[in-house]
Amino acid sequence: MSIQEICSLFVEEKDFISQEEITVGNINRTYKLTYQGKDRLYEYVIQRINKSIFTNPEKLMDNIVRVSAFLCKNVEKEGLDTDKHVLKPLLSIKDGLPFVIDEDGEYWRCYVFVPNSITYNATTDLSIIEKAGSAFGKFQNDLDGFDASTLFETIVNFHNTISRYENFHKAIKDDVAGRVKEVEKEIEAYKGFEEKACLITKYLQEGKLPLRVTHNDTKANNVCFDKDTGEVLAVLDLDTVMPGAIAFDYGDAIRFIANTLIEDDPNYDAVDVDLAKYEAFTKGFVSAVKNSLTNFEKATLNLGAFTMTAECGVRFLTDYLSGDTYFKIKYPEHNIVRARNQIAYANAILKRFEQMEEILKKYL
Ligand code: GN1
Ligand code: MG
Repeated sequence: MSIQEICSLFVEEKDFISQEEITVGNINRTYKLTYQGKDRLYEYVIQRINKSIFTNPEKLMDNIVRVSAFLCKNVEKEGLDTDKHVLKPLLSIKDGLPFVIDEDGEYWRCYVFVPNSITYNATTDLSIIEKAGSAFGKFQNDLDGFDASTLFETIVNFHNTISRYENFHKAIKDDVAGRVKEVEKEIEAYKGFEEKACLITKYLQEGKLPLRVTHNDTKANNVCFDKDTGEVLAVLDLDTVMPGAIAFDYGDAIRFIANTLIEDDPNYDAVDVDLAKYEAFTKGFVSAVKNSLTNFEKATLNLGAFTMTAECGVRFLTDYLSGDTYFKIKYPEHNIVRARNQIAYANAILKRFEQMEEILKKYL
């Protein structure tokens, strides 16, 4: 089935104008389709769910349908337009399910592209970064009343750093791609991060940190903005909305946004924490959530930034050792480049930890 045919299973016939692949994500395949309707242009996002990673696409979509509906209620209460402020999954015309299955057994979903929106992969605009912070903070607040026990765990142990490290040690032992020898330095670096990186998971297991409903993939490019006004519109990518620690969301966002370089830039010596970007995101995020945080949560936010960097990096390295079976790669060394960039960034966080704490304190 072509992408256009898949789209036609979700939306009424219109005149097709264009189709482009969106290559930003590392997991699912994503396309944007534009049609001319009677009155205006219509844009949709068609996505093939990676079912070797999301092994139960139907339950994943059930989460998304329920979380989006919950978010819509909040947006309506605020008197805002849900089409602009919530990414809505469409139901297939034939059977009303939020996905269709093609002849190869692949699952596809369709969203209305948030009108006139744009996402930023890397930006130096501090006001955008602050707004991304507020958006993820608000997302966190909005989901506060959502019953976490009803959420399906779309990827088991997703931010369980202890289990991520177990996979890493197993990948070293198995050495299926014969790459262990070549990356001994990187392996040592990640072993050096292990104890500290596993603390948040340990605190969760010991009940010292509360479980909340978290987004778990708070890269700044998962927030979209109005192209013209710069207004925050919706939070995207609800695939990993699951119970988690708030430090995961704050930490993953800092991992992504405050790095002076993007996560796969090989210019490792130039990797650092951009403190201005750090402050902008922190201001937006922390101002939105601080009233609901426990003191211990506050005390572990920056540990979250270190943790998420080490965890994501160890996942890149594990994937490299396993022969690149998880993350999409654009060239053969892509995963090891990502892993090295994250080593440099984790070290930069450790070096700047006190400065980050000082800044964070201003907003708590
Ligand atoms: C993946 O595909 P994307 O960009 O939404 C990954 C995240 C990583 C990220 C690193 C389900 O996210 O956990 O942080 O790549 N998502 C999944 O860029 O594994
Ligand atoms: Mg994602």
